[in-house]
Amino acid sequence: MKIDVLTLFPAMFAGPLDESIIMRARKAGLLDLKIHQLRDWTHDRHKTVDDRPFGGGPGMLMKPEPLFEAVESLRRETTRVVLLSPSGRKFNQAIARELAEQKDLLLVTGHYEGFDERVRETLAHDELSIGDYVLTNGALPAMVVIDAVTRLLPGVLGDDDSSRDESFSHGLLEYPQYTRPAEFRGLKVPEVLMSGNHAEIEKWRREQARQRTQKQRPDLLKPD
Ligand code: 4FV
Repeated sequence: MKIDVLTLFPAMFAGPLDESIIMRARKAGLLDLKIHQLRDWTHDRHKTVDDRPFGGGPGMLMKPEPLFEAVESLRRETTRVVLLSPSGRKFNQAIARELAEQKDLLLVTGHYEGFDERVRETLAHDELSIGDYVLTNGALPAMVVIDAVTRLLPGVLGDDDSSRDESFSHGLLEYPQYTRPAEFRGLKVPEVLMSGNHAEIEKWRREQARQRTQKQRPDLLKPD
């Protein structure tokens, strides 16, 4: 997969995407990630990317011209253009799986008070929010999407860190898990997990996942 990111803060991407699984995927050529400075598509001495909102109001907005030029020069036939903003649909595992099917993504990150509406209307195939809170810019949301999507790409997760049976894969939170020692500071691992009875273990895990979801995330149990 090819992922291009448009941002005013390329340096923010150094670090989180240069480690562990994501870096392995990049080195293996499973992810071709390019971070682009939006100001490279400005033509004035001050590399202006923002301006005041028509009709007044606080703060500045991202101008359409640099964004249109950048997106038009980076996108290809197969590119899905995704805007990151608080007014997008809420990003989740199902959307991560959807995006992982794409050939290439162009993530457009915001700053200031947001985008000129014509950017949203004309350029975006999709708009995503990572949560109902306001960040200083869209760099972290873009990194969240890149991480969640990359680990779903075929060949990225080895068997030992599979995505098969994890949270949200069956619409439930994950069941409790334990590793050695069987007793730690008097805290024992549930007997059933030591029983070797896989049918009983499966039943216990399903029930635990359901109870935890009921307690922590009853919204996940409600039919869509
Ligand atoms: C955001 C979010 C987010 C809004 C103002 C950037 C900021 C600034 N993006 N999910 N939550 N964006 O807060 O995606 O432009």
